[in-house]
Amino acid sequence: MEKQPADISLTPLRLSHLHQGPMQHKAVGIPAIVSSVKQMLTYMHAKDAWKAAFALNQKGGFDCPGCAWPDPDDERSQIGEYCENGIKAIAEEAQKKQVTADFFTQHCVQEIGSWTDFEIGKKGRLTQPMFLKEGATHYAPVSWDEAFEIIAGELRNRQSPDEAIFYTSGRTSNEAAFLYQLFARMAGTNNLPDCSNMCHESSGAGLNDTIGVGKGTVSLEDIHEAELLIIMGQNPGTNHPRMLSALEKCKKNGGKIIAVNPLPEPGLMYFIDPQNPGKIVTGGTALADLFLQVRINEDVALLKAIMLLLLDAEEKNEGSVFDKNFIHAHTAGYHDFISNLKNHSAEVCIGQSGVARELVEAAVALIKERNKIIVCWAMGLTQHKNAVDNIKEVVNLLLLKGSIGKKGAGVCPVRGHSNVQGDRTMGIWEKMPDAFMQRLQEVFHFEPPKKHGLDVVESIKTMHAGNVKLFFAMGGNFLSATPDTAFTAQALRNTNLTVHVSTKLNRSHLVHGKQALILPCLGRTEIDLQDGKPQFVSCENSMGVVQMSKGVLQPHSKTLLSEVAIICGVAKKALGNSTTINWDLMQSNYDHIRDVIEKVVPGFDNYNERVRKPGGFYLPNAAKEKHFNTKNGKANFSVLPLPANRLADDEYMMMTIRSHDQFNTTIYGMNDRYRGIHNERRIVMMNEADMLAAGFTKHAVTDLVSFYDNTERVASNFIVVPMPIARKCVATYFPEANVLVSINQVAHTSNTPASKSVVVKIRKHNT
Ligand SMILES: Nc1nc2c(c(=O)[nH]1)N[C@H]1C(S)=C(S)[C@@H](COP(=O)(O)OP(=O)(O)OC[C@H]3O[C@@H](n4cnc5c(=O)[nH]c(N)nc54)[C@H](O)[C@@H]3O)O[C@H]1N2
Ligand SMILES: Nc1nc2c(c(=O)[nH]1)N[C@H]1C(S)=C(S)[C@@H](COP(=O)(O)OP(=O)(O)OC[C@H]3O[C@@H](n4cnc5c(=O)[nH]c(N)nc54)[C@H](O)[C@@H]3O)O[C@H]1N2
Ligand SMILES: [Mo]
Repeated sequence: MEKQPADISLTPLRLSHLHQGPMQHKAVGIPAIVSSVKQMLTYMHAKDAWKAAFALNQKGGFDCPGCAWPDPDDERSQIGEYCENGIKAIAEEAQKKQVTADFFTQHCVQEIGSWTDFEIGKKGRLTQPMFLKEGATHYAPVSWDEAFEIIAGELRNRQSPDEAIFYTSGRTSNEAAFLYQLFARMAGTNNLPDCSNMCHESSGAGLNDTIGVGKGTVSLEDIHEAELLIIMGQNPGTNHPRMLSALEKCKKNGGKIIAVNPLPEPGLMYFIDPQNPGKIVTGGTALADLFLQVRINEDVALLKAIMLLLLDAEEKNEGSVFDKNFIHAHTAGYHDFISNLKNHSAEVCIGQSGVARELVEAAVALIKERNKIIVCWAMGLTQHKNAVDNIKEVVNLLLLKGSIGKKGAGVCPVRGHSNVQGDRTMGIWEKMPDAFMQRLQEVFHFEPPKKHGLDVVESIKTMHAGNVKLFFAMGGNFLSATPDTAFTAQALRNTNLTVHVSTKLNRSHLVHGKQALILPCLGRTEIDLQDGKPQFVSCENSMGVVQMSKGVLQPHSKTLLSEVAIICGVAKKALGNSTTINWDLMQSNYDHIRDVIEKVVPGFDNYNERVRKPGGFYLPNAAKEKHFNTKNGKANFSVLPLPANRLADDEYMMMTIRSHDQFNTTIYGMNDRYRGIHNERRIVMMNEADMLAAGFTKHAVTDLVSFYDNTERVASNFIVVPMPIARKCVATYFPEANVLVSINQVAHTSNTPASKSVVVKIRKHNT
């Protein structure tokens, strides 16, 4: 068994001073308002704070850089479509402090690496391009022109086009994303991994096979109208707070809600609407009618148990539970599915799920009588070895009920980054379909690369093997967001040049290639002037609505360029201004970019005109109309195995999740208010009965250890906190625990890191 060496620059192990209070029984409400106003006023100029708050998610304002939850089509709340974590995202981007060239003179790379992510993030916004020469200890300023030349030089230095990788995080606008993928493909490679590979890739894979579209099929109206919402593996109170208002509307219309989660997430169970002051006085709404505390990665077992009991009822009274007309007209594989289902025993499935039989029966009673059902999910379903099976099992349930392709029903994978869905639509994918590549060829008269490119996990392995010269990241924090931190660090260090287009300093700037560039860019909140005229960009939300986003704040520094300008600058240096794509023209007025997008991407007709309409426009979605673009033209049932999770007495199933005070790797603060955790992130949440059995006292300091590929990976200094989590399940925060996730532990088909089902042992920490 090999031991992985510790590397202090990857994750500082210092502990702060944990305080654990009770879990909260009310989400949002006054503490949320206090928390977000405090955040804005601590980090922003007051006048910017108000300006931003009033333009947030307004028609004609800017799209929140937080999550991808849609805005209402009709009227919007006056103080912006407000949410605590949206405000925190803005306060983070628009903060007063700056990281200038002087900062880099004062602090060497190694010193910055010894700070926590929270400390690094609070240093402020990046202001000018910086270059780290081979062997240098400090970043030094460079001009934009020099920076572009360094990148172009490294591209020329490739022996094969595939020695360059172009990563994207999901905040990049449609306009920037389209130009970026075009540039990468003109430079000869489909190596376009993105954060989606770690996020909803499993949803795309599961949905494409079964219903022929990789996206959700519902609108906000559908959520309001649904008779039953099942929310699986998602913590909307923290990660999609504006979703709670939609859930409340659904309940007002008589809808019911079932929550399926190993943790009773307070933000999902209770809610007080901050946009409705009367509510704050009277107390809120209990959102979930039924809570099913499933064990980590046992959702397939739970869904099978539910479907077996439904089948039982259907067989007693045919046609009373399943939608036989829908099944007959629109689906394939029903008989195989049912005969396989019958091979399973409800008792075994219930036992494996960890949910009490009465509660499974209560869920069955709710599902049986309803036909307008929506299942919402996020990372709790997508980041497991059998994540694609999770999604397909959800589709099986909905197909039995005829709950796809009609009002108030369907699938709702709730997206993460604010434009992660739009980036895919624009061609950010290592394996775009042939039709898209052919359109690129017809419109731009070049031969796009045929070979599929590398996804995130394949990129890391290829860099690790020393086969990549240039790693270019459009946003994001690749080192910290990816699994197996020590392995990924080595992968990045094996490249010649790492380039990051970023708003904020992060750990990926500190664990770098032989040389490294930081290219600072404008954020969503800022005014983007080109040729003296303000530009706007556009984004696609979780429900397929494309909308404009226009910054309102003065840029942080005159040296910042927009993402579009950076791509055009690099592309021009590397490829020149050919007649088919004039990068200067594209940059001068973003309408030109939208004109070419319209020629390539279906659904964007009259893009420039329609995107200017308040509220934007919906993209077509065939499955919504019961047209299933699968190979056989039908919605497909799937036969799926039960998960086989076996844990030894001293092993636990660990999920790596978000606290209430972070946006992915950006740490807003040290608290996780709803779960009652204050001032510490190095914690492991554990059931009290498991603590007792293993002999851990409250707040004991431990080390977490995983064993994969004959390697012992250790994450030291994690404090045990009692939490009402399912038995034998534990939870830690991402990214601190990513060191424990092996690069080889991935979902089949989607290749998504299985960062929510990591088998660990917990040892007392010896000081
Ligand atoms: N404020 C804020 N907003 C965000 C983000 C952020 O970091 N901060 N991140 C954005 C991004 S990129 C994304 S992808 C989304 C993420 O949104 P979420 O998916 O809500 O984020 P996680 O914290 O990963 O939470 C996963 C949830 O799934 C549960 N879970 C884990 N394993 C299982 C399982 O096996 N079965 C079931 N049923 N449940 C399970 C966990 O208990 C937790 O409640 O949020 C987006 N919005
Ligand atoms: N263990 C574990 N790992 C996970 C997850 C998990 O649940 N558990 N979740 C996964 C998921 S769902 C995702 S989406 C990924 C996230 O992976 P990434 O998207 O790579 O990571 P982020 O932390 O969102 O990126 C933050 C950085 O983006 C830059 N940034 C912010 N705004 C902008 C902008 O407007 N433009 C540009 N150019 N840069 C900007 C800032 O410099 C900031 O430091 O992580 C994944 N990793
Ligand atoms: Mo995500």
